[in-house]
Amino acid sequence: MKPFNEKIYVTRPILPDLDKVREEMEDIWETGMLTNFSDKHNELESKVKNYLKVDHLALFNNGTTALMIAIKALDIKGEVIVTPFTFPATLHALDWNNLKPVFCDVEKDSLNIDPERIEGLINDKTSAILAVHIFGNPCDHEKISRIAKKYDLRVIYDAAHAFGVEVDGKSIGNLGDVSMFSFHATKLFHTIEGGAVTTQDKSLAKKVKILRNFGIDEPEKIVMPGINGKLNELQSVVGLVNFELLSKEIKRRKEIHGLYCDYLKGVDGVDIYSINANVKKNYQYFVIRINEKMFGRSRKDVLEVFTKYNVFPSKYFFPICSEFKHYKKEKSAKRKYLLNSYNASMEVLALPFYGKLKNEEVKKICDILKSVKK
Ligand code: T4K
Repeated sequence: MKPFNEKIYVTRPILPDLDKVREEMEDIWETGMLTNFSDKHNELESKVKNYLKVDHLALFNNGTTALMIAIKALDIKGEVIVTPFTFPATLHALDWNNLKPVFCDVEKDSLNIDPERIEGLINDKTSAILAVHIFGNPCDHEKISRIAKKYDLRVIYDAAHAFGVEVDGKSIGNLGDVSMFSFHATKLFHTIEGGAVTTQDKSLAKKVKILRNFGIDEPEKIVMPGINGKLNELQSVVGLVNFELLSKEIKRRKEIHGLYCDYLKGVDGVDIYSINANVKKNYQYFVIRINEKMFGRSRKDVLEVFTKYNVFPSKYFFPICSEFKHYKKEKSAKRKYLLNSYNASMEVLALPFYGKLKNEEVKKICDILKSVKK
């Protein structure tokens, strides 16, 4: 097998037709309004809100700011129970709000926070649970919600990977007290950089919007110390044009998902990550785990071979957040308490997955992987 001529990345963004972008941009040039909640922003905000079937939605300039503000708006103190198996932004959003993380291990298969372990971590300082719908796979929201009610805790969902996901017929953005979405270029739906906060709580939504705009409620009425979380008009245009391409992208990703499953079926030591039942999937990632004992080779070996062939999958998420310098001093960060998360971080591999990937490329990626097996 020859290496690919061009690099095959873990993902490639939807790139809209430039003429379409230009057409929309002309409106901006006419009005001269480049940012500050102007027409394109407002149009996108309402489109995304309808698509996600949520009560309230605020667009943001990125998912991290969105999460920081969602947490800030809850006005909580003390400790927050959180998964270590996530992107650094999840943890940092707590730190920027002066909240102490208490790490809770994930379930072995879903890789989402394990509700059975949450109660044991609750004390009188606990104020919230911050759970991530990892790889777009919904957390066990019913169990989480039961625990939260019992102990009067807020529930924050990092739904960065879960754009458009529905569980038991319910929009993922309507779970918990508040949710955050990311519209980064590597996400299924993107505005280059961007994000959103969703909630069912009207007054919380108002606060989120005020915090996003320097704390300005009305002109000359600054009611709290907000920051700048605004999405600009140019990026909103990219969002609007990308929005039209979304269903086609999802359809194609579903086909690619099927191809991967067919080619990798029955390969000992390659476990395909699966999404829970009763879920309308969004096909954000295609994730496998390399079980070294069964496969005969480690994930490191696999990555080395892929690199030779010009293929660049991602070790999402390695290392786990509890092993970062800033967090490893926490008592809850000890590896022995977080073995499911740690093991996943050593085995998981997100394979190239995006609409423009060709069928023969998917096959070749699988052939390369199979060729590594002992
Ligand atoms: N919470 C969770 C659970 C998250 O996963 C994230 C972000 C956040 C919160 C924070 O949301 P944001 O503030 O980012 O909105 C990427 C993304 O930068 C990050 O947004 C994302 N999660 C994370 C899972 O993935 P990297 O380090 O993998 O990015 P990078 O630059 O290595 O990109 C991966 C590949 O994608 C590249 O090899 C090539 C391709 N690519 C990338 C970019 C940026 C393109 O083809 N075009 C591009 O413009 O983090």
